[in-house]
Amino acid sequence: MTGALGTVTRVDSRVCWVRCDDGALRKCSLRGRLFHSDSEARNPVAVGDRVELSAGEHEEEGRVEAVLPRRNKLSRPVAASAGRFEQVIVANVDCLAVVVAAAEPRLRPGLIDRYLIVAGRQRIEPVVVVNKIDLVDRAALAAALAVFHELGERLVYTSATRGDGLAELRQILAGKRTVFAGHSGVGKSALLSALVPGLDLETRRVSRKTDRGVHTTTRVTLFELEGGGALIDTPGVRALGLWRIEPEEVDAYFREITAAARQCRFRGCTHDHEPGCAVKAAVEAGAIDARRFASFRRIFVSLAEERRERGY
Ligand SMILES: Nc1nc2c(ncn2[C@@H]2O[C@H](COP(=O)(O)OP(=O)(O)O)[C@@H](O)[C@H]2O)c(=O)[nH]1
Ligand SMILES: [Mg+2]
Ligand SMILES: [Zn+2]
Repeated sequence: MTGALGTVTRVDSRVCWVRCDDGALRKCSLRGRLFHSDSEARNPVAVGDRVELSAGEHEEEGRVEAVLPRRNKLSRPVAASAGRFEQVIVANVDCLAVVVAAAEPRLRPGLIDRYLIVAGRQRIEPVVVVNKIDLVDRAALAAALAVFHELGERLVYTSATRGDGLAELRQILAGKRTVFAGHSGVGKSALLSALVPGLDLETRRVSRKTDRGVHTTTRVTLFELEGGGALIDTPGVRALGLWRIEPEEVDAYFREITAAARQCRFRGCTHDHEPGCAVKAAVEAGAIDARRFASFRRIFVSLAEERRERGY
């Protein structure tokens, strides 16, 4: 089977599981050289990677010889590396399900803004999944998210526990490889369990006894769907995504800001202190949502700060 191809479904520190194109699931070691590439990534393979294998001693084993080029990826900076090194969380996905909770934990539209940047930049189709709708009043929730509807984003309202919206979500995800991302506790694992028959992921409540407060989903895992496609569960990844985005790039992913910025007096206007800023004028006139603008500024400033820390 030398030269066999497959897809990584799970990664441990020095081994990974690969679903080979012949259908077999193989536990694979990693060729040593893969750890010494000069890339900024600290992990040579990620879930979703297409890899080339050579045979191992046993039928169900192998060794990853090479990682094929990625069509997209979600990364985060490695903690304590001051933004120097990257950890690739997942590669080669079709769809990014941005999961937020309507409550518990409280709704954070700013997280949606951030993930929409990532999706736009990596050319991944986003879908915003608003879970736990059984806990809130629907009208208030719709008002809080109205801006995303106006922007033309796709939103699905779900309750993993009660079953609302699951049929719609299943339809959207059919045949696609979708990564579920969002804060810990919003219900990503519960949604996956509800969407895939027979899949029983541990959700937080179940594991509290043993987990000593550590989040349940500790590993990125890919689950294949019967009719094609796959769902990928991720742990609550806080800083996911805005890896090496230049602050000046950000307004391109806020489409209402992009549109207004064409009228700014100065090219390269950062919509902060510059006179003749059409974006700030639009915010003051109520044509641009004030929360979205504040979110844009926050992200801009934090990326500029990161770049300064990095030193280039
Ligand atoms: N009320 C309510 N609780 C939910 C819903 N979905 C998940 N939960 C609960 O929220 C907690 C966190 O869920 P979990 O799937 O572990 O979140 P994850 O960290 O995003 O994977 C668990 O106690 C779930 O039972 C929902 O739609 N409604
Ligand atoms: Mg989970
Ligand atoms: Zn401006």
